[in-house]
Amino acid sequence: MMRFTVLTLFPDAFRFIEEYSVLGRAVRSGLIALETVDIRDYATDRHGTADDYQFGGGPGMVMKPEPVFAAVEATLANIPAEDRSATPVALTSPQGDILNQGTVNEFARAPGVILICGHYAGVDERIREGLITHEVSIGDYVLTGGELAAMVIIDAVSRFVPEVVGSAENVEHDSITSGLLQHPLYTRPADFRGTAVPEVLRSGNHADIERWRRRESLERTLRLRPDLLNTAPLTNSDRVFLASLGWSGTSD
Ligand code: 6GU
Repeated sequence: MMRFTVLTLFPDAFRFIEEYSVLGRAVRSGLIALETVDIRDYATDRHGTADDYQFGGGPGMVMKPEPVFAAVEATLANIPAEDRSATPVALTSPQGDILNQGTVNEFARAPGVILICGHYAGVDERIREGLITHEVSIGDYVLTGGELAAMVIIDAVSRFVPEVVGSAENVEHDSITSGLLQHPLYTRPADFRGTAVPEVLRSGNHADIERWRRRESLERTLRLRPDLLNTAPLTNSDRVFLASLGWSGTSD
């Protein structure tokens, strides 16, 4: 069981996850718990003010520290003391570290994850200094708010919760988790509009099929994402094959 607590100005946005497909089923069957906390409920005034003008002037509002601190502290008070220090408190922001499978795995090993959805021009710096353990971006472009980014994180982490995805093999063998891009996939028909499925896949020879798939993965990774080869676990024969394609051993 993995617990996500999302601190947001738009808690209703997360209904999507509660209802949608694989994640919806995981929530309903208790494999993951999703709790949303409305940051405005922790505002210090009656109007639920969560943002304010920035000192020094300038465009855009800033998320105030008091409601966010109070909401995180209330959340932490509700989790068992022995789990607190192992629970990431992650802020979504375009300034964060770009999400990758390593961070996803780190979160998946935690007892739960607290996600703070950034908004407006940004957050008061004291939130960054005093409250969060991680700052995460989902790519180099700007969203209107951190909610969609938080949902991306929840989705990617949930795949590693046992039983959320069909079989553990699916998770272990998929693209990126293995460190390489996926080999081509085919289903029926064997000939579609004149393009045939590669003969080896229909040969029934599992050793040949595995070798073909591995080489296709390596070739595709070299062509499209050579940077991944710097960290992917490679065997000696992988290296020999890549060298035959002109790979020099390090790439970016
Ligand atoms: Cl986490 N937040 C916002 N506002 N924009 C983003 C992002 C996050 N990641 C990429 N762009």
